[in-house]
Amino acid sequence: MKVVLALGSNLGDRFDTLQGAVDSLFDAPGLEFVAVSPVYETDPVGGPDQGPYLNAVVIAQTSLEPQTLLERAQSVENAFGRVRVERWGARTLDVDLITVGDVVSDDPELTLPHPRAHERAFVLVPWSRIDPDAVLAGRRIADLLEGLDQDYVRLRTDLTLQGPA
Ligand code: PH2
Ligand code: MG
Ligand code: MG
Repeated sequence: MKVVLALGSNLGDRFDTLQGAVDSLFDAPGLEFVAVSPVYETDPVGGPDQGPYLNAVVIAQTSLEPQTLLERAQSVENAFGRVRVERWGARTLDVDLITVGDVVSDDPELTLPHPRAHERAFVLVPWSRIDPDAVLAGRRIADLLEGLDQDYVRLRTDLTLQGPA
């Protein structure tokens, strides 16, 4: 199955954290790297007053169960000192599962596809750069993007994430 993961950081050394997250995600077996997007500087959406994010998207191949992928994502978040204080508040690292193959789940702990990805240009813009024909819940992400403000998602040409070593 193809899995799409969204990474975000708005505390600490944001770029180092994103690179560390890419490396750690692929440290254990079961996840095979496919692509990593460019890095975007994005204004925070929702939540309390907080600083700008760096966002990126990673695509991988996996045979792991969604629940196992969620545990992997959360352990990578924890490894980077993530503390859950406030919903949608500032964080050193957020790793969200956007899609896992064609899995549809309404489990509140792991809703798939991600319930807000379709309205988040900070996910769809980087994703579209590495998979322009991607489909999210039956809709082409290129079409979803046409209806969204993208001005707050700015390409950081000076920052490039590497795939896992
Ligand atoms: N994540 C959120 C809430 N708001 N805004 C931006 N720009 N980027 C994010 O990754 C982000 C957000 C909750 O996870
Ligand atoms: Mg998130
Ligand atoms: Mg999250």
